[in-house]
Amino acid sequence: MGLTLTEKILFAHLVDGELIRGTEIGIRIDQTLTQDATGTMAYLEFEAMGVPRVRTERSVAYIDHNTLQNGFENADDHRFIGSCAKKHGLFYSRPGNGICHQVHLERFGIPGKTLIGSDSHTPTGGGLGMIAIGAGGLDVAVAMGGGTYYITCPYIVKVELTGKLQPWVAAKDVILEVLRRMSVKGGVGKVIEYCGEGVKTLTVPERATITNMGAELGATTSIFPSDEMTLAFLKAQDRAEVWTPLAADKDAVYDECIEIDLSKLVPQAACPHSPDNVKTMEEIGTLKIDQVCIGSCTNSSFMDMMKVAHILKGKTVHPDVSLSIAPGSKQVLTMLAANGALSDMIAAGARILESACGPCIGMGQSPNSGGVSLRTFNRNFEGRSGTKDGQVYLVSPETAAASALTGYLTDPRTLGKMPEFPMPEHFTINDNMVTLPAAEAEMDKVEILRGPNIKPYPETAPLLETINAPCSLKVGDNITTDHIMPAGAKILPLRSNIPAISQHCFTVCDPEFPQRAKALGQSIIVGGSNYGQGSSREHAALAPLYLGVKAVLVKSFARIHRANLINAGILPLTFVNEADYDKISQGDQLVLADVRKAVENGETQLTLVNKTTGAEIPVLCELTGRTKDIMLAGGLLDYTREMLK
Ligand code: MIC
Ligand code: SF4
Repeated sequence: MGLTLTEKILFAHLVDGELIRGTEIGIRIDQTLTQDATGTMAYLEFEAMGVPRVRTERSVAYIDHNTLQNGFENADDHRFIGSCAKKHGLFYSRPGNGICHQVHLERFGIPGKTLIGSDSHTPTGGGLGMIAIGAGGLDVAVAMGGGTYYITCPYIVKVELTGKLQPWVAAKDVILEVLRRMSVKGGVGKVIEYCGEGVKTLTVPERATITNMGAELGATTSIFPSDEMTLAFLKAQDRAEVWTPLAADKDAVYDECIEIDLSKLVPQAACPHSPDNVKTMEEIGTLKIDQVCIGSCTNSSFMDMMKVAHILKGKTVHPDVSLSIAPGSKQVLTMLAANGALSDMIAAGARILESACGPCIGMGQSPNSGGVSLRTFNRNFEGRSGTKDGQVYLVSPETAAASALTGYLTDPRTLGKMPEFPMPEHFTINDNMVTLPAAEAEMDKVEILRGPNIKPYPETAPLLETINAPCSLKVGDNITTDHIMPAGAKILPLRSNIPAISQHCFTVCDPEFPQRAKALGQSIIVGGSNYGQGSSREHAALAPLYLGVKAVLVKSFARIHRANLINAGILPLTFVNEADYDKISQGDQLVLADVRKAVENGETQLTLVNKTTGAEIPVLCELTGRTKDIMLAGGLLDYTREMLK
């Protein structure tokens, strides 16, 4: 029986378990990446493990999220991360060098390798034929130390691409189509593997747009084969030597199949407030817009920017629209500056932002009240833009640029004949904003630079004998990590300070939650399905940990968040019968008697008693050998410390 590409790479990296779908497997990690919003915590955790130098083939620390520096906190974090990188053997991509996923694709990704990153869009690397997975900071810290990374062996979905995209229809429209068909929870526990004749028509940056936004499906990752296109990209990046051809076997067996005829796709948009709320321009109808933002790790490649510059050239942004553009990396920005495309953008009235995440994570450019914002980004969760009632639509760069000129959501196919936008044969290469680590002999001399905002990892405790605690919060379906631990310009600078950031935990849903939870001492959160979708931020587990949350009981979890809860020593539970969700109200006193003993004995079905109503509710506590030990120890840090003893 033939193998899928995913199985081939997983098999080559397997160190624990067997490739049986749905079971836990451990894989060796070749590369890691961190960004600054999750990085400070990841390096504190790495330090706590006591490993002097990273043991991966390549680990890179990027600064791209917190670059506003409207206070000392961000700059302190940059210095801390830079000094950690130097001391512990990592490459350090300085602020200004670009968005981690874009830069990693350009300069570091290698087909067939495994990559984990403390950012949920790490699957961007799948565009190069990598198994690239988003994870919590602690998982990345363990991998940097040479530790195994554990995932549930994924189900594999084949997406067969046929045909070729029509002019002005973009890679973004492909992934929006997948989202429309599969939904934001349709990818949980799965890898999305692309194949078919249509693959050959897509360049690596286009493939990366598709794998990047596979994160919004909840998928473990997404992957494209490594072929002649991959070679052309790597050659143009002066890295042809790292190329290997990789593809699934012809008789590979998949768990699900989807066919997409690229030639039939039309420009689409994900409407507020979910990336799977996808509609065609026709379905949306007339839509007056206030803002357009172009950039982010989804759509900020050189070719994307060239299309935008072409559309804007010689025109003026509509008077009612604010257009901002953030090219994805220093490489992209340099090339646009050199070939004149940047001046076309500026002349048209675009507001050029630095190569960073920027508006995507609410670091500036929040739209006006109730404002309609078209963004080439990957997430349009409510409030994420920084404007609570902002209406964010996710679109391709082509649609965004065309609309910026008309002031209305505009189908780019109205632009007339589309010129070719070929991938350059040679990208401009200058890695001078990547600082190399100190030589091994010199590393002891490197001083770690710590600012006053950097506070230690919160206190943990082994799993309690019995959890007897009130429900401090009850929330509904599709709660995102942006609800649990909001980001944005005011809150992101607190990422290194769990006591401070926890004061914002869940405030989007309930401003009183932090005080209430802290006052209760111990509590349980109850939620609906796909709880914790979105980002990899472990702060969405560490803040609840700090506030005394002992368990989270929901209809279903998103993958990374569930792993982060376990890593933080918070018990993840699911309802056996989803209807039992209605049997708990906020404030009810809930008891899980002898829970420690049950976990020790490997019992997966427990009974939760609602003391307020008397209801007995069966709940699932699905922990494997390893995650069971992590829970008992009080989290992954304690578990790892014990293992290293
Ligand atoms: C995001 O897009 O939500 C982020 C900000 O990049 C997060 C990471 C973080 O919260 O720091 C992600 O996607 O993992
Ligand atoms: Fe940055 Fe946005 Fe990409 Fe997250 S999704 S890494 S915030 S650009």
